[in-house]
This record gives sequence, structure tokens and C-alpha cells, in this order.
Amino acid sequence: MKGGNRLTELLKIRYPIIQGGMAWVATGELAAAVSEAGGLGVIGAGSAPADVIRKEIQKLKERTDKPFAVNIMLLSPFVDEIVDLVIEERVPIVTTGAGNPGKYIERFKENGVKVIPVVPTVALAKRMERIGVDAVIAEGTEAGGHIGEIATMALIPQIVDTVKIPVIAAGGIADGRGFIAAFALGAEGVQMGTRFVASTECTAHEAYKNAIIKAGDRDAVVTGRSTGHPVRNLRNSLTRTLDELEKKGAAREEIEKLAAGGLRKAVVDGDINEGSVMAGQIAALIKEIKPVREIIEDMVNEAAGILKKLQEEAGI
Ligand code: TUI
Repeated sequence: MKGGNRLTELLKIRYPIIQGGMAWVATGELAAAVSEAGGLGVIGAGSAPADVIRKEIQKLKERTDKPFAVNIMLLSPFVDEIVDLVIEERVPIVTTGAGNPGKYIERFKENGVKVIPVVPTVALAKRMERIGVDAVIAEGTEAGGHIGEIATMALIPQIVDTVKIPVIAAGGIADGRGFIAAFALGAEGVQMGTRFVASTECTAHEAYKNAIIKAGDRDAVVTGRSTGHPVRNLRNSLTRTLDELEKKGAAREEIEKLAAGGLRKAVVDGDINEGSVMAGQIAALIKEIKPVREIIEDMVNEAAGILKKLQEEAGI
């Protein structure tokens, strides 16, 4: 095994590859497969109550004894009970999304839980470092789901130049080229969501996975800008209806009512027309559903090939 970096040492994993903590999609099965393959598997708590996530943690623990994380979606009504659950189950690492995890940091630290928040801006990265998080995931607007405004290419080097803790790049990464690009910008790891949805072990409905395989470059569109909760999802009848409502200046409640429950509809029921098929812009680059181990090994081998080519052909 080759030597690691700060992130692989912090998380005790083989490859600096983290799986996105996607609500409904990031189950115990998917997370266990990623951890077993040498990355960091992440169970997405989404808006689920603690008893549901406890079962996912148990499922994962039956399949692997490698490190894993739980992602806490900070807009969830169940955040407090998920925080208690993480501590009770001795989950070693937490990632957070869709908000500022500040008020929970002390409890995590006291209990030896490593915390890695997703940050969409330099200001939030700086604030997170000051309150003592272990690393940050800098997520560009190319990502799927709830997003910020700054592109990965611009965001990563700015955050790398601002904080001393390790920076993990997310948004628009699905292969060895993206991996190398992230490292070129100063990241010490990558997080991928959409790529892991299109995996054999992902328990999302086949129709959802196939929608990613079929997506073209302009299909991952943003809805909900007017509500202050912009979400990137694949263009379908739901996104068209939402667009019309937003153009008409419909009430926030009406838009949110339509969007609520949309993710479950797509992931669990396979309704890719009326449901919210959250995916990043990189969906169009993903051409096949393959096992998690292959996704990771192919990515690492492609990255190694790029490095070799640079050394041999570019005289570097
Ligand atoms: O959280 C995500 N992606 C998500 S969460 C989600 S569930 C949901 N569905 C509909 C509406 C809202 C949520 C689906 N996809 N990614 C990480 C992420 N975090 N992206 C952006 C942020 C973020 C935004 C603002 C993190 C912190 C933040 O801070 C604002 C503040 O309070 O300072």
C-alpha cells in the first residue's frame, strides 16, 4: 500500500474518496460497499428519524468493520435525535450539509466524533475552521441536490488558500480526471455523490440509476432558486412545473409543497417524471452502472495513468 495523506490518516481509510451523504440513497448497503472498497462510506440521515438511521447503521456494521460516517442534513426536524444517535452508536465521523453545524461541535468533540461540514463559501470554511472542525468538504454548484453558487474550479483553490485543515473537493467529480483536477487545485480528497448512485450496490430504484446513465450535459437543472433552497435535479415534468410556478411568482409554500416528498418518490418509487431526481452536472459523464469497488479502482488507476503521462510525456 502506498503512503497516505492527511485525510487518509485522519479518517483511517485507504483512498481519499468520500461518498456523498445523499438522503434516501446513501443507505447502509451503499456506505458499507464504499468503506469496504477503501473509501469513506456515508449514511445519509436526510429528514429521517433516528430509529430509521439506527437500522442503517446496524446494516452497515453487519457488512464492514471499516470506518464510516453519518451525514446530518441540518434542515431536518430530527437533527437533535440524530446527533444523540451518532454519539450512542459511536459513529467515528460526521459530515453535515445544508447549514451551519456550529451548535453541535462541542458535543461531537467531547465524544471523539470527527466533524466534516460541507461548505459552499470561503466565509463558512473560515468559520468552521475557527470552531474546530477536522476538515471541510468544499462543494461547488455542479453538485446535485441542495447547492451553493460558486463553481468547484473557483471554490477549491480559494478555500485551500484560506484554511489550514484538509479540504475535500465535491461537485462535478466522477472519474480519475476529476480526482487529479481536485488535487491540482489543492484538495486532499474528493467526495462523489452522483457517481455512487449509479453503482450496483446503490439501493435506489433502477429507474433513478438509469436516468443518470441517460442524462445529457444540459439535463441537470436547478429549481427552487426563488425559495432560497436551490436544488439541482434532472429535468423532468416536476422541474418544468416548478419552473412555471417560479416564473409566475407562486408562493414559496406552494413550490415547497410540490418539491417536498419528491426525492422519496424518485428514489424509492422510481417515479422519475414526477419525483425529484437529484443529480450533479457530471451525470452526463456517467455511462454505466458498476460495482463500487470498480468505480474506486478505475478512478485510482486512471489518476495514476494521468500522473505517469505527465511524468513521461510532459517532462514534469
Ligand atoms: O446538503 C447538501 N445537499 C442536499 S441536502 C438535501 S435535502 C433538501 N432538499 C430540499 C431542500 C433542501 C434540502 C438535498 N441535497 N449538500 C451540502 C450543501 N450544504 N450544499 C450547500 C450547503 C450549505 C448551504 C448553506 C451548507 C451550509 C450553509 O450555511 C448557511 C449558513 O447557515 O451559514
